[in-house]
Amino acid sequence: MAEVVGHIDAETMPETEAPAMTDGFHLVIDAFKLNGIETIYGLPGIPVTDLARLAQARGMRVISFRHEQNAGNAAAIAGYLTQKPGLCLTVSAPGFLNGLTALANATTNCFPMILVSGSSEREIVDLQQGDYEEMDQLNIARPHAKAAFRVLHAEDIGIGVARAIRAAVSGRPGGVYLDLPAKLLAQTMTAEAGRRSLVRVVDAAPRQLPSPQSVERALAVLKSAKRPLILLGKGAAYSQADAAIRALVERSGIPYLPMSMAKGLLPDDHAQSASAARSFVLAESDVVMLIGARLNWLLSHGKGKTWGAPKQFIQIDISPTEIDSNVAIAAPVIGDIGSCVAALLDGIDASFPKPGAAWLDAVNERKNKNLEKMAATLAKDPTPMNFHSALRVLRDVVKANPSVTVVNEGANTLDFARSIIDMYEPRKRLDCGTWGIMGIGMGFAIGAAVETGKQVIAIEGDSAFGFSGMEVETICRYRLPVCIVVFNNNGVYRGTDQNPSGGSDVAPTVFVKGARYDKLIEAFGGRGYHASTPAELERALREAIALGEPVLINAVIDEAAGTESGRLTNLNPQSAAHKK
Ligand code: ADP
Ligand code: TZD
Repeated sequence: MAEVVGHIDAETMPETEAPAMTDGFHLVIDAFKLNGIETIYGLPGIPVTDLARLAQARGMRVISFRHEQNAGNAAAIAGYLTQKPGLCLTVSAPGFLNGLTALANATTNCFPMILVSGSSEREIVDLQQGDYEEMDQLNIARPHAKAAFRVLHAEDIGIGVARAIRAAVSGRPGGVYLDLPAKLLAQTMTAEAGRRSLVRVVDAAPRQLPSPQSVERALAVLKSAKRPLILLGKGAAYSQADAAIRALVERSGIPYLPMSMAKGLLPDDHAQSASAARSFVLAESDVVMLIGARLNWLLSHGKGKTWGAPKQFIQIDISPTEIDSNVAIAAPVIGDIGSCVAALLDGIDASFPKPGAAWLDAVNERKNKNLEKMAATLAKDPTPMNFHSALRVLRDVVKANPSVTVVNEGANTLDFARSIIDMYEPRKRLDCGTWGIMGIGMGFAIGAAVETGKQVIAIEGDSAFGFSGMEVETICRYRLPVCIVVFNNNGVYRGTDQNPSGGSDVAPTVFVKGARYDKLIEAFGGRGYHASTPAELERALREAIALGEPVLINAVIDEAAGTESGRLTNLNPQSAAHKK
């Protein structure tokens, strides 16, 4: 049997010997590497252990996790940060299912990723004869992915990987599932035929130019505005059209509002930021230009009390079917954000009407009033420390270290951090996104640390942290510059609920009181801090950043602070009978 190797140049092949061979394992790795994908986030086991091993041997970075969901979240955020699909590798059935939540979350958030899972024997799976880890993975993945493919023959691996890459990043990005049966990985073919079967994807995410008419229409609507507003979503952050977006905002003079993950696209202390007057501008504006943001629940579906009087929307998006999804859109501009914003900029010269002083003054007045109110709240130093006094410290630390990536999840921890911590650089705030999902914390932190090579601070509710907490071992294993701050208030939302039955179990939202999360990281050689005052928290954070190593700060927060569901109280149905 000929030795199985990676691709070998035909010239170097001795003529008399059997041709050099390659196999499915090598071809999968070669196909990804050929397309510039150099990192695998995954968890090994049958049938992909050798795939991970070989990937590392061939120079890929292989980051091995403790649970596939976290590997998937790391891959998804890597995709968001780099515009290249993040790769997640799992075993069959249960490993695949563990990764599937991350794939679905990536699709929901428009993050490009590829979930590659090994799968069991098709003949046995399809007859339901009870194979090891039997599952019809392709069909299960399909509704949760932008696309799903299975490769059955080694000679099709190149095409399968090319299709997966293209599907993940072109148009509206999303999660793609790639099913690799165990048998495929062991299939052999000549190295030369294998090399020829690989595909280098050309122009994976082609620019999509908006039609000139759509641009004209949008400019006309914008010109007619008395109280215009620009709303930036994470699609705008993803598009990496940072300079053009900033130019559009500044040249037009229009107040803008960043959605959570678009914070920092322009620095949050920019004079035109209307973040501190959010409710006011949403209700009072008459023309709103959405750039890479959907009118979903996060924006009250574009209607109702939040939005006040009827208004006209301009929407820039790459997906034509997003338009009119919730309310009528007066001026859709379909294309990639870079091209759309450039086309709009061409139509905004010095003669373009600036928003009137009455509108800008009203926005600024509201903004300053709210900022003063917030400053007064943040200046307080209650004992025990509460969300605000702890977040004041984090706000200052991020201001002093603007290139830090902030990962954020929880309920109150999320809502307060979003509004208190200013961001100064694009794509530095990563959070629960479109689903409001808990569990992205450590996966996103690891993905961001690996991709940026820079400091990450993960600001975590104690409940939120628990979903991915075991990955502190992963963070320690790879010595990543991640500082986790657990906002420890003894429970989900708060730690004060009582068991209404009077029984000995604690209430469903309550955890072990006074838990020492800092001890968790020490078990793996990381550094733990216990902080119960803003001064202690500040010292710990500064040391963590100077160290650039794995750190967990257990930040003790008043267990009575915060509200149930954070700011989503309106979405939280309560039993009428339960209310006293
Ligand atoms: P947010 O939650 O920040 O409001 P959403 O995730 O709801 O943002 O919206 C992102 C939107 O951006 C999606 O509708 C998506 O189709 C769009 N999008 C993503 N990338 C691009 C791009 N490069 N060009 C244009 N639109 C994009
Ligand atoms: N499960 C998943 C996967 N996502 C969710 N969003 C929830 C459960 C429900 N949930 C929230 O929406 S927030 C939250 C849960 C469990 C945790 C809130 O508690 P916390 O944060 O300790 O993380 P605060 O700051 O103490 O409120």
